[in-house]
Amino acid sequence: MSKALDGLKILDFTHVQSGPTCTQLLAWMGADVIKVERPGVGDATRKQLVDVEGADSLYFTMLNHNKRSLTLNSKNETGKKVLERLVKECDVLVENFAPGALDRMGFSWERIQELNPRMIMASVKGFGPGPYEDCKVYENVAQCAGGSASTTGFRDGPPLVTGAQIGDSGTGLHLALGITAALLQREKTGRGQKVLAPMQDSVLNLCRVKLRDQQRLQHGPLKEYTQDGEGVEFGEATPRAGNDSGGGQPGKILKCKGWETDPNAYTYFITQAAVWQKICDVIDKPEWKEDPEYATPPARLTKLNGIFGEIEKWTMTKTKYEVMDICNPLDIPVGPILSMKEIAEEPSLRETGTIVEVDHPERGKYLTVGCPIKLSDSEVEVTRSPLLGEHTDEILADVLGYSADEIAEIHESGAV
Ligand code: CAO
Repeated sequence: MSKALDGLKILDFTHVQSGPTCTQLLAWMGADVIKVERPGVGDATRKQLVDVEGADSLYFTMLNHNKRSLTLNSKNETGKKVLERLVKECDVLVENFAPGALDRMGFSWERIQELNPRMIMASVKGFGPGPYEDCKVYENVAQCAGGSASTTGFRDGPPLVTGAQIGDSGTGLHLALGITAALLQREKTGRGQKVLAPMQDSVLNLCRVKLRDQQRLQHGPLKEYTQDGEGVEFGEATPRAGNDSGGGQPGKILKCKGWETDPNAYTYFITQAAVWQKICDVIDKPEWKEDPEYATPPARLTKLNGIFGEIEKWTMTKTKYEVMDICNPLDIPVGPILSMKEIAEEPSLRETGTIVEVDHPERGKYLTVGCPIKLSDSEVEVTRSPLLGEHTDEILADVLGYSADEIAEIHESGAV
């Protein structure tokens, strides 16, 4: 079967998490991703969070599937010449160096355009143009600067970062979309372009509803936040709302059977208006169906804590899976809090290729997250991440057309 991005060559100058997430997705969709790494060193994550001595870490392997690795010193004269040829050959250059690093290597946007006017140059940076554009940024800095941390956590606690890597992987996703759009535009214009996905902007995009609430605050209290029903006044900014949904359908995390010993024996329960009557029956509160104090969504808003308290009395008598089994057929939206252990063992995720077992020559078998986007005409086969420089000679010969003698000279120069 052909793949959506067959024939596309990506010059992958990414490292750590944000950029590699993007190029891994493009590789899964069929692009030939050539990961350029410093000779003898490679992506720093290869040797971070090491669990199997001598093997590439899971941090690296889980972000670099389906790529080829080329070692190249881009600051060495021969290395620069090789890189120039790669720029001419490839369709997209993806990078997430610290600001200015590519310019310092001698590969400014102007120079890249000179070498290949069709080149799409895609970058992740911590911040867009402005006072912080020169800053180095990691995941949690982006979560804080993008509005996520200030709106995550409980009202009486400090700001919280979330385990979902919205700064790194979230930005990688944004960049991948920018690249595919630029490729489509190139079909019409024949020209490449720069694509920039700043981490602050990407996090903010994912926190869009919290900026919505910031503006709603100017017109009165946020009635969907339980603090309103508790009589706690709002400050100037969108508050942390714990596990409140804060949206049009109130929801909360509730204890389930076994919560005393199992940290994940909880469910998310949504009191969707359309199924309120069924909820009343399930929790044995039929009198709430007609009671004007409870019968309408606006009437319920001021009593959310009490309502969820009653629902929790019921969920505590059931496991999180029983809650799901009872509520789903009634169209009541609920979701078990699944641990990573449970997710790793979930058969349906294995069947769809979202959890995949991969074999690696240094570390043996390990689990990874496969491609979360499913294209019906472009199947994904997850292959292991490359060893450092595993494909150097292959790429020099097949992609750049160097002869065996020329490859030997490149090795002698110390460029690879
Ligand atoms: N050959 C020669 N030199 C190379 C090279 C190669 N193949 N690959 C990288 N280098 C050099 C770079 O040119 C740079 O040199 P200069 O400092 O002289 O310009 C140097 O290696 C270090 O690059 P860096 O500054 O990007 O790396 P760092 O570890 O110091 O910083 C990070 C890491 C992530 C903070 C920074 O890259 C960054 O802010 N990136 C943008 C935001 C981002 O993506 N953050 C997410 C990180 S987690 O996904």
